[in-house]
Amino acid sequence: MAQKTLVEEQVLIQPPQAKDRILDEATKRGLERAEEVGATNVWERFETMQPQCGFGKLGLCCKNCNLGPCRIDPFGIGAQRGVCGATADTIVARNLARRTTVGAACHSDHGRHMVHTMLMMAEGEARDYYVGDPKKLRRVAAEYGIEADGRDDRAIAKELAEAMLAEFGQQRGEITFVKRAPEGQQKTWRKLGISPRGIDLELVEILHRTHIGVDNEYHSLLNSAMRAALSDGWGGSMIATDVSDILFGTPDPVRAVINLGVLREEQVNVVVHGHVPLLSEMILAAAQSSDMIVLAKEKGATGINVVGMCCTANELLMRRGVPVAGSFIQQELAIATGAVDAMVVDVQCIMPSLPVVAECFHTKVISTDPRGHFEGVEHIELDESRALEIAKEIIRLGIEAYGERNPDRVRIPDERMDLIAGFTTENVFHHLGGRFRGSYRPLNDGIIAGRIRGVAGVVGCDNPKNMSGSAHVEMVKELIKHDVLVLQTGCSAMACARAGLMRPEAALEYAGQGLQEICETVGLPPVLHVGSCVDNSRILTAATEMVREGGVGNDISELPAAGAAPEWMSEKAIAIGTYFVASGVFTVFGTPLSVLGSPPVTRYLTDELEGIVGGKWAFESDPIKAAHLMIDHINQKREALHLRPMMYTLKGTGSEE
Ligand code: SF4
Ligand code: MSK
Repeated sequence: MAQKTLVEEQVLIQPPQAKDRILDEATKRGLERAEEVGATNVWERFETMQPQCGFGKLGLCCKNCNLGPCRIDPFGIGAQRGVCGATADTIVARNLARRTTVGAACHSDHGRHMVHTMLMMAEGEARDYYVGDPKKLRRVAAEYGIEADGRDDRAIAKELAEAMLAEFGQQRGEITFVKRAPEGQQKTWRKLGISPRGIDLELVEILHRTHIGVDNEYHSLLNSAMRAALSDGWGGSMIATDVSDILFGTPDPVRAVINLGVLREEQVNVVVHGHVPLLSEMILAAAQSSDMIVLAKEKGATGINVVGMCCTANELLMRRGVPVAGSFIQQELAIATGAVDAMVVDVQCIMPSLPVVAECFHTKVISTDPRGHFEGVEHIELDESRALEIAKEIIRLGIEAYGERNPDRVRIPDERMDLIAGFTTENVFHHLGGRFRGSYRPLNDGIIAGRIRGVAGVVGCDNPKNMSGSAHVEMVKELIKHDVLVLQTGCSAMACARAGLMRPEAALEYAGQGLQEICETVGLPPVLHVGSCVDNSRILTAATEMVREGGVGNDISELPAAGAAPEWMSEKAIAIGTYFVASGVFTVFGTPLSVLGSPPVTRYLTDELEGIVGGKWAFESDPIKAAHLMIDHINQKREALHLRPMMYTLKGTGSEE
């Protein structure tokens, strides 16, 4: 039988039973329990949604104006132009540009919120916040040309916050952190006219361009989308990371525990879920206060257990070692344990089904961000001027709900796994270099000597369409087996942590000999957790440090490095992939972007872009094949740099591969 094309696969082949592809035991058990109590869940809804719209998958539907909605026939039989005359190329490129922009807007608005709170803190309005990392404040302020000598932290923070806020509305020039990128990337962006000018400006401009009858040329649309994404990666997200570090402290490696088994039967369980750490940090502080603990004990609990979900979890994990209950795909299952007393949500990746699942139990779902409301959910908004007070109000609701909990309905899966998190651009290679050699030299030397093949960033969401977390695990195991050091963020990091890949022992169990030797010497896992989705900026700056250290490439596109999002689902993942590619990284997505309806757009993204920005896209749903696309790419880069062959052959094969 002739092999199906990617387009035919997308339109004609249905995904295998989503539930059968769950690897993680706690997730399986949680789902069984959800089904037992009749709670709606993402797997059931995914099955119900089949077959999913082929036009949507290929990017060929448009409803940008009221002449439509229009759709283009991918097999060339029906309509080949929308009512306005737009071709498949225009429609596909416009759709991708809009989705990229939404993703970039989420991260950037998150960054803006962080900066705004830093300003309130500096002006004395947000009294529960303070400067957690004065050294980083001064380092970042210097990049903005702000004088720090002889000034107190608040004065510097105020000026820095004002300078950062101004960059959102900036109309000319370039955003400051573009200067962090290697010279090669900066030159490429300027030559192509995609160096980001101001964060909001780039996003608004895409909305303008994608209105009916404005930008109808796919190269122009896709290049502008790269500029919008760069304003996120080297702008909004990078600002979010740095200001979080300034306010709450730059992470250091920390031991913690992950999976649904971190919920405690005898304690008030408060799950903080979403992305922005501003309230969750306060909730953690409130839960540790004696008045709240006394209240919890009065209700018969032994204490208050704050645990994280999605990227809020990553934020608290990185800085405080707070246990992680679950990733995106596990959020409903946490409630289905019957042990969650309060689920506190802010923005992004929060399933609208949560209140429906909560109706089956005593769980109180509480929304807290002015941008994120839910039908039938109590809304207690974060007011930064009395953040701790609000956090206590929320904890009190959790304690009250604990009083309503039915112990007979509690089923907490027993699975939990140890991990180490808390790696950053600043600290990670200090560890690789040992205590007295704080530089990227040892990492680069390890690559040059053929002990480490290269570096990969594996990030993004978990998704029933792919393998509900297991695609991450399979891909990352294959990468480390081939001596590729892996950096992770987001829900991808959680999937691999659940599988035990973030314990130092994982090097011995799964890594190739070269990577294993390095990990053993310095006591690091072969898979490094570098944070939340906005912290993909840490991967960009780590890559830049490798370039700066020398010997492994003159810009990011020359590094033996690759990126992947094996189970991506959110528009933020599209923005991340786009800024990775625009920054010179070969990036593999597990399901194709919705672009296959336009062969020219697909060719531009997966082939031609490499000659323009140095990076390009690939789409591969099999995680092992995807890992080998990355390994092949890394090998090609090694060859181009004339690096030594890898030091060891692959265990048991006698060959390098
Ligand atoms: Fe149809 Fe063109 Fe309107 Fe899109 S913009 S809905 S293709 S008429
Ligand atoms: S939370 S964007 S599901 S990684 Fe950042 Fe996870 Fe993806 Fe949301």
